[in-house]
Amino acid sequence: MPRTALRICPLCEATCGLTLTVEGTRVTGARGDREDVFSKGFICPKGASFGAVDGDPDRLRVPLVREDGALREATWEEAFDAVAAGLRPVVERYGPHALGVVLGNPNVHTMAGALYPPVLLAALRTRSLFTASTVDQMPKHVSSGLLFGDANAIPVPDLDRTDHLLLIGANPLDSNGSLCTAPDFPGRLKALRARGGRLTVVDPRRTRTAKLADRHLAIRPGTDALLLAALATVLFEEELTDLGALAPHVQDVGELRSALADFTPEAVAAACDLDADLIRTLARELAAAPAAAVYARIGSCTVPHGTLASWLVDVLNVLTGNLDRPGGALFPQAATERSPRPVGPGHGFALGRWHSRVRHLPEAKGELPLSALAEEIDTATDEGEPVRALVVVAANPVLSAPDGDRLDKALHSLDFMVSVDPYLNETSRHADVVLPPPPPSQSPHHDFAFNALAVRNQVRYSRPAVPLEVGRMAETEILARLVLAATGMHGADPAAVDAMVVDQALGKAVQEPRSPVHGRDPGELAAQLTGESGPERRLDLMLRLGPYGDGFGARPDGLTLARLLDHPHGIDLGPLRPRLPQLLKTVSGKVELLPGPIAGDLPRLREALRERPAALVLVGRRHLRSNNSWMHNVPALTGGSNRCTLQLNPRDAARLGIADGRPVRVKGAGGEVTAPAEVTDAVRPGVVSLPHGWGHDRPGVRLSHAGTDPGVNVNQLLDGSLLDPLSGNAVLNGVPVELAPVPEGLTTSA
Ligand SMILES: Nc1nc2c(c(=O)[nH]1)N[C@H]1C(S)=C(S)[C@@H](COP(=O)(O)OP(=O)(O)OC[C@H]3O[C@@H](n4cnc5c(=O)[nH]c(N)nc54)[C@H](O)[C@@H]3O)O[C@H]1N2
Ligand SMILES: Nc1nc2c(c(=O)[nH]1)N[C@H]1C(S)=C(S)[C@@H](COP(=O)(O)OP(=O)(O)OC[C@H]3O[C@@H](n4cnc5c(=O)[nH]c(N)nc54)[C@H](O)[C@@H]3O)O[C@H]1N2
Ligand code: SF4
Ligand SMILES: [Mo]
Repeated sequence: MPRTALRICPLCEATCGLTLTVEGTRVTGARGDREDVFSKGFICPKGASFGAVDGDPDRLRVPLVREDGALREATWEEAFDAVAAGLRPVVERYGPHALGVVLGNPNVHTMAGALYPPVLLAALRTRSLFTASTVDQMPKHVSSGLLFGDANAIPVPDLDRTDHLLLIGANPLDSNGSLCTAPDFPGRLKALRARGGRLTVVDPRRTRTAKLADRHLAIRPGTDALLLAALATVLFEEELTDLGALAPHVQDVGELRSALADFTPEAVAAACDLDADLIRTLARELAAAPAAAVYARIGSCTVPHGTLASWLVDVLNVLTGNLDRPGGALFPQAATERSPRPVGPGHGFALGRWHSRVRHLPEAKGELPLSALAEEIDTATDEGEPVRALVVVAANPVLSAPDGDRLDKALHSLDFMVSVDPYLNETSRHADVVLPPPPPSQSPHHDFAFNALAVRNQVRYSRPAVPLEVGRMAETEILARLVLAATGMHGADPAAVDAMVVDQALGKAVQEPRSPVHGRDPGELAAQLTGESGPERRLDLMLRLGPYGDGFGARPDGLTLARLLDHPHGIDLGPLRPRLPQLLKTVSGKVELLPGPIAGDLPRLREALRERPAALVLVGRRHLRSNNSWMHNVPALTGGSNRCTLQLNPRDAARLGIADGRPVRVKGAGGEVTAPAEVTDAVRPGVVSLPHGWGHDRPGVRLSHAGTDPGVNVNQLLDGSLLDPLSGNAVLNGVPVELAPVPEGLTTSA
């Protein structure tokens, strides 16, 4: 008999509640959970294919261990013995920085990824940390760190209450949103327009989101920081700034005004390829709207001025009085947020506390740029040891980072590599040990990361929809054992990792005067924790000490894991509320509107006004039925428009003699790829677009369906040299490329 089970969808940032149909141990269907407090029944084609993603026959079931050069199936015990034997000698001989850690995107979609990597990193103290953040949102972290003193304090647009949304370099109709968790983002945008609000989209492509907008600005890629600076300048020139209630908590407004004065609409118009009058109109509309929000994503981050653009987004929100007010951009409050610190000056945000060995790139948020991973492995310097061993959790940098071919070789040269990954793919094929997590149906779920980015405060938890298959190990246990193996405690009980974290957290909480458990006995509190597993007890702890928590009895009607389990569709915690100045951690205790590192980067932006634009630049795109590099193996999600084609404008196609459907050779600084042309006026002239996450034709991967239509790796066009200097974020958009038609009759790899 089929039964149903609830599960929060982990396949994108929208975190929709799903109702799964389960037959035996197989998920045979998925629909939107209409009673979910947040998603209210919304589901997208990806979520509807949850069963196919979950049940992909190519998912690894047992660990793989390398023996005589080849990977063979192994027991968990053999696998962890090999991990300990591979990692410890490297750390002991060469020190902690010779052990690199690479964390990929799905870590923010699993409980294991939230709970254990921080423990691993704290224990290892390696400076060689690389994550997907530096091919994604690191500029936003740096901007928030500098503005608010907290790299994780990211304001989100108040989608459901705003009157005006300026949406830049994001395509939520396909991506379902990012750094703005909103199930049914499309429906929320339609509702904005239906209530008389305005939507402006800035994107070099006429995306599905752009089609929904009142106005679409097809900006020249890479120039958003100029546009945003000009908008700020118009606000100043025309005396349209009004900081509202935030005014007493903001410093440097006057300094900002002079720093931006020369970025007038007339000065930036040619570089952005936008009309100066239109820029003025946009600024006036932003100022006039009762409540407005500026929101920007991938297209504004993965560019040469990513940090400046991210900063200017919030500058505009501040100058128009929209930061921290309903209908503007607000800071969510997750149920597991740490207890508040006293209002007032904090420690601020430091950048560049250490540097990479080879290119001397500054650390940001404890991370080195993913673009520097290959060189940190393959290049010797006299400034310390190269990375000789790697722990890779849920990451596929061979496809997601610049110059995969070089990284491929670098990974091959490592002394030891372990991958925690469900697939044998382009990256994990280099591992000496592959530790496969169970499919999502067999894992518990809570969104530690995305609840702090959600457009409504709410909390939900799903237990595994299907019991753990015999022979499987929970990903939480895999990572706990990995912590032990990497830190010289191989063989200890993995539950000890959770117990240690609980002890430390409670030990700190009872000493904290503002904590609801101040002065209590940590042992007595630990004994009160409920939950079936270590991870559940840790969730209980975080909920009870969190802003809505029961404080271990101090607020008897507050949140606990037990109460959450009584609400399988989640608990709504209300609309976003103003939170400043409480969460500021800057040295001044204020919003620091013109931080030093930003001011120091403005001359580079000024230079961009004089740069001659390249004739042809590359941008990316996402497909609704895909996710980065790892969903091309699911037949239900491939085909149709989800193809690795090179989109180009008819004018460019005519000029270059390229016909629709014909193979085109694309050349960039890092290499060449050949893909079929898709001639479409959806991209503006001078811009071509290739999606990322393709190129599944390397030997040794076990992705049988993806291999039938492998596509090409767009990131091979990059050599990794182009970075946003403050954040170390890779420049993936607005990159110069050259095109050449492949002559008729030539066979190609496309
Ligand atoms: N050119 C270009 N490149 C880009 C981008 C772009 O827009 N353009 N986007 C960038 C962005 S935003 C990101 S986030 C990165 C993503 O970069 P990555 O994080 O490196 O790539 P993903 O494709 O998300 O794959 C992550 C890996 O996690 C594995 N995985 C899936 N589910 C699980 C799980 O439950 N547990 C574990 N342990 N592993 C799992 C997959 O098999 C895959 O190997 O790519 C970036 N690269
Ligand atoms: N279906 C699906 N959903 C996903 C993913 C996926 O792969 N597929 N990936 C997930 C991940 S990891 C992330 S980070 C999010 C990303 O979510 P989004 O930020 O919404 O990502 P994209 O769809 O890549 O949209 C970026 C847009 O920026 C535009 N762009 C490129 N360069 C520029 C520029 O210089 N200026 C401006 N203004 N625009 C530019 C591109 O044309 C593109 O339309 O999506 C997540 N959700
Ligand atoms: S929008 Fe995202 S979270 Fe919602 S069903 Fe689709 S993939 Fe899952
Ligand atoms: Mo991402």
